[in-house]
Amino acid sequence: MDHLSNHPETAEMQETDAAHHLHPFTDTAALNEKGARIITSAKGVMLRDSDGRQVLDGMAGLWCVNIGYGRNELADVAARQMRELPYYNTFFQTSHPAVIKLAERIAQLTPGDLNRTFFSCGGSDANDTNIRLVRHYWASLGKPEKTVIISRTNAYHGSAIGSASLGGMSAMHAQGGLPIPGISHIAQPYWYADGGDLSPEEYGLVAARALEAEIERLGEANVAAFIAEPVQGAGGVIVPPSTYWPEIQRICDAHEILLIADEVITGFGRTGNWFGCQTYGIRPDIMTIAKGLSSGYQPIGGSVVSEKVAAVFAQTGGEFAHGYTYSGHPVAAAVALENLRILDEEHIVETVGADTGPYLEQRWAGLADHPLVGQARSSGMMAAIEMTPDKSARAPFETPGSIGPICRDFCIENGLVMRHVGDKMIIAPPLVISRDEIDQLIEKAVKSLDQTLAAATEQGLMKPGTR
Ligand code: PXG
Repeated sequence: MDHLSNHPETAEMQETDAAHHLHPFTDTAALNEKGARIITSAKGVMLRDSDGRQVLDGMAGLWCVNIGYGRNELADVAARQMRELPYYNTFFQTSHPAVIKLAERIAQLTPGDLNRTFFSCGGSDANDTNIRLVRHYWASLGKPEKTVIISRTNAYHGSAIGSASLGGMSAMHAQGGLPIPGISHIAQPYWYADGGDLSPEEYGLVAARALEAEIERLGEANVAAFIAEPVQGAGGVIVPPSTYWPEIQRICDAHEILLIADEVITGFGRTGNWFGCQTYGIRPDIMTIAKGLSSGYQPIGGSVVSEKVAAVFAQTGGEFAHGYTYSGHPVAAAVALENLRILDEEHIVETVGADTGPYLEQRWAGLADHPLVGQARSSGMMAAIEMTPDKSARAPFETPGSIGPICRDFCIENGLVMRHVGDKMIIAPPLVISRDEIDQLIEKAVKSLDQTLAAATEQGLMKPGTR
């Protein structure tokens, strides 16, 4: 089938898009000047744009298309569910088969006694749920003053007012009067930028102990929870030092606070285990899930809670005055269930853990030899490189953020979606990427880095700055 035959000319679509579409996380003036890149179809790890160009999707959409594009089984399940029961709600003491099966399957897959899920449409609203959930939990236990949630700088927990407040993105807080009260932020475990002369292991302990200091500063009686991504994704794939999570877990165990693991990116195989918690030895009370839950084929997310948390809701909590029209949407639930079947039966997570993940890690680590690269790091199928004008000093560029977009544009020209976060380049390809496709990805990345170095040198951008 020729997908292009269904579409008007690219320029015409771009013009209509520019006239009527307000895009997320986009400088509208800049976009309208050059026109949106229009993706019309996709298969496996390859995207096809409206000009018929093939592009390797190094970002799995937005970190979500874990099983890859073009799985007809999910389309068939969606069509069947729409014919049978396109919509019903889960409010007011009702339920339906698709959501019941999905809730059971999530309980089986998640570690420990995370056995009960509150459903949302994505990660942002799941984290907004978490804010209300942990506060209601403590209030139900007679401790209504335990309200403050500790998070981290440069964290990403979503874009709704609550979840954007939980996040630690200064550019987001600068718009719309965020964060809301009752959220505090500690430093991220970002050794490359902040570790100075300490070893990564030493710095991991320093970063973790900031949580203990913050609990003491706020008063334990006022703290409800700590929330963190096992590996920060949108912040630039910040892989924590090996000492970080064990120390965080010790601190959470020693204090009366809930631990929320935001697994929206790290869940469903991304780090080589079903959940990042398993890779990093974390025992959360609540887990945020979305993205890979349905591989992005339908919008669905949730907050998975432990028996300890669930018990309070079941016993003393009364009515939880919270819910979304589409909480546990039947079509999304059925599609998610089919996605989990494929992840499981095709051993996709095991393959990432034992074969393609280690292979990517090895190939990616080789990028550290490039003159522009100060560090290459990865965790399963998520990886980052730090670009620098001075490798030994781990120096930033004199004009931070000037090199990333140049590299990103070369990548696109070379047929690779690789995202920039400042001057870091990051990838998170579909989990089904093969060794051969990983080789193609690395080849395109190296070519793009060579071109970026040449362009940056020519434009006089290779000057170190200070942090
Ligand atoms: N938590 C985490 C850890 C996330 O990465 C959310 C919550 C919010 O999920 P929803 O489904 O509401 O978007 C996310 C989303 C990027 C990028 O460019 C990252 C996300 C979303 C969009 C872009 O890195 N993460």
